[in-house]
Amino acid sequence: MDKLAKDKFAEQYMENLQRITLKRFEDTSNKDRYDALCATIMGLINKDWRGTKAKARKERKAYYLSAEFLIGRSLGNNLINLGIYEEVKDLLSEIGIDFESIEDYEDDAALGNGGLGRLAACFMDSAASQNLSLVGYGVRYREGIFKQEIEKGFQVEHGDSWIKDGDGWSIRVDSDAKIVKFRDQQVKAVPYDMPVVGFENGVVNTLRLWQSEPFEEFDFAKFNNFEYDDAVAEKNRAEDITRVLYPNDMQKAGKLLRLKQQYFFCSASIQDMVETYKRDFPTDLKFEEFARYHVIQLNDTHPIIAIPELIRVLVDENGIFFEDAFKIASKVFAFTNHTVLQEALERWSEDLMQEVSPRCLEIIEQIDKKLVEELKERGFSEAQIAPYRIMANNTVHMANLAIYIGFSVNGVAEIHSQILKDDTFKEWYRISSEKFNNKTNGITPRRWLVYSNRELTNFITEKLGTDTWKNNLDQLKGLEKYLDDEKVLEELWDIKQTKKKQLAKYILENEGIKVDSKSIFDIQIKRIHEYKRQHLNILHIIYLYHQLKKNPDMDFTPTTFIFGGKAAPGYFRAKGMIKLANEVARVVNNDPDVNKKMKVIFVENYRVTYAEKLFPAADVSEQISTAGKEASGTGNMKFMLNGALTLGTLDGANVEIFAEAGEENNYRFGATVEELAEIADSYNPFEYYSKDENIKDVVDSLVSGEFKDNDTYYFLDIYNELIKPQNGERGDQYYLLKDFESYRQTQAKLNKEYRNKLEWSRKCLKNIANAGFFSSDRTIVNYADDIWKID
Ligand code: CJB
Repeated sequence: MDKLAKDKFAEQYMENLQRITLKRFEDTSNKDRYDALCATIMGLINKDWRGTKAKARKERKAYYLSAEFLIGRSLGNNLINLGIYEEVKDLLSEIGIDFESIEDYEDDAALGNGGLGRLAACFMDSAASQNLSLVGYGVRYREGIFKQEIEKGFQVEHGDSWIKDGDGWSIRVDSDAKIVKFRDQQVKAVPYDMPVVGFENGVVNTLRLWQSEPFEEFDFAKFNNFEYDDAVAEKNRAEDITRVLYPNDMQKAGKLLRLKQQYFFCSASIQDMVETYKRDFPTDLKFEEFARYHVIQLNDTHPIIAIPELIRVLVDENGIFFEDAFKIASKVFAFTNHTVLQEALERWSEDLMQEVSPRCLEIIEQIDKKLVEELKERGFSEAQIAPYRIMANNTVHMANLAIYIGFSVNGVAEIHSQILKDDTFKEWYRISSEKFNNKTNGITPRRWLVYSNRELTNFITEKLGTDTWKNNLDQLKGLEKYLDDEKVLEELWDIKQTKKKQLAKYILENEGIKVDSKSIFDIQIKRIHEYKRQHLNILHIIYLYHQLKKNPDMDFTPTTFIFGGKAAPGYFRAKGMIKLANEVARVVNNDPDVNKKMKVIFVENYRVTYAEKLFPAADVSEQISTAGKEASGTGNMKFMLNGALTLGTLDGANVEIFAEAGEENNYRFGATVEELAEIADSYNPFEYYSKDENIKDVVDSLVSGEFKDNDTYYFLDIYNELIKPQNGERGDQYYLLKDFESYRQTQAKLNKEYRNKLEWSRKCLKNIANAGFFSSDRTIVNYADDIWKID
């Protein structure tokens, strides 16, 4: 910002502050000051926002339909992308306002569960930064993912009404409201538009989130008749639809309300596209051309109901023949799969579908019939057709619907896309191989480096002699010339120490635990899930604890093990894993024999804002899922970009991280997908348990009384799963015991190697220098070029 722009910003800011509060400056609160800053930034970007919209009006656009956008906070990120972060901070400080203290007034927009939702947010940032016309469509949940409290080591969930004090980053657009019709209910879908600011390029794209509202706030007739509850019943029923995000990550909710949410935002979005199309092309309107201007990316199975909805709108409301509508749909939709876990592939019962939208169910039946006819014509038998069926056993198989109609099906990392072809969707691959492709995930370097790690950002800019790397992340490669420069490696080491000290301070303030910032920071932060194997990490910590107890002088580099993550409220075993982590933490941290050498921390309420402090401070990135189970992972990329080394299996994007940065610069362990496939039928965890003393010792400690679960049977449940057959399935579904020894050895190796400061730092630099591939700028351009065909 030049002087003039700076003065104007200051003037606008003071004006807004007074307009909003009617107070003298001295009397304004930090919240007032935060609100005024939002308003000033919204004012500043308004012209670019309108400009971007106007320019894209008659262009082919891509639409990202997603039930989740895990945005986090917007203030800092918007300032970074506008290129005025430092100036605004200085300017505020000149008038006596501390930026950090007002920043904390913003609640995270936590409208997502984890990776899938955060990916959607990164994609929005990258599309705007790459000047791509991408519109996001989603749900404006009044309550985001629950707030997690840890009480006596247990997860307790609380509501997260993130907009109760207002929402400075949205514009309500009443004029674009839509009517969404369910079988037994009609509601108003009101759009709230959030700006998506591109990185220093004058582009502002739109994320449109729909909120469900009643037509009438209040039924006067009922009120006058003393029926007070009934008077607001309809209102509540309408508002219920977007009241809360389902906190089930990778689990079918299977609930009517969830399907209603999905239909709600898909119907509103489809109507919006069709109406806008009719408005923008009034004279030469031909619906065959609809596909020329629209491509819709379906973010997992959640928005697939948009397919029958588009056909419904075209056929019922615009007089198009079903066959033609079908053809249009098959050019418009593309589908991304994010997991191979069967429990996440949504299948809806016909009854529920009937209750939500009988007409969509009818259309789905028609599509299924067409599919069956086509396959019969190709000579398929009934049995051969079965795996393709969209409707079978009174259920609708959403993924099959998307693969049949969609023109593109992609996985999110090389290995994952291969598994889709070989296994999950192998039948489809046999007949529609041309649809299958891979788009390895990415992360936005603006939020995950420029914003959250100012120190490393400055270091990189200085070493590269330019800051053009911020939206050209491949340029990081240029850092390789410093791989043998001891001074530079030391500088990098010192930056990590600074970030670790900052985190240590934050942990002390927030968790009340003092950690040694010189110890290794070994971090596992992600949703709690068996396949992610937080319990493998915990079992290993128990092993180390026992070793140190036996031999306090053991050769061991002090380590702080940090966990963070939420468990789905109904996921018993995941909640047990949280209790176990906290219980081990309690025992270890209070044991004076070991607590100078190791600490265990479970950070409360892990979320985007906490993540921004954790990634920059990590030495070791725990990516220890069972091979073949983590589709990609994106936390792994955030760690890598911030100079942490990956301790991981050959799974998801770890495979590509190892390939880019070199396996020798990271710590790979564990069985591969192929190895696990080979032993799948013969694997007997009990053998590992009985033959390996270390394993026996740590597994037994789950039930020996050493760690207490307050009679919840949480630990017995984990113990049983590991060594006993359950419901006809063998124990240890996720091969913890199989991988334990390999994990233990690899941990021991890294623990030793950490002491060689220069060598460690060299590996960190090597990882940073090769993180360019994992920018979501690269990913989004891949989508734009290969799938969307937009410029
Ligand atoms: N993923 O977060 C979710 N939720 C789901 O329901 C299914 C998958 C995750 O998506 C990420 C983005 O693609 C992946 O990196 C991650 O491996 C996957 O679990």
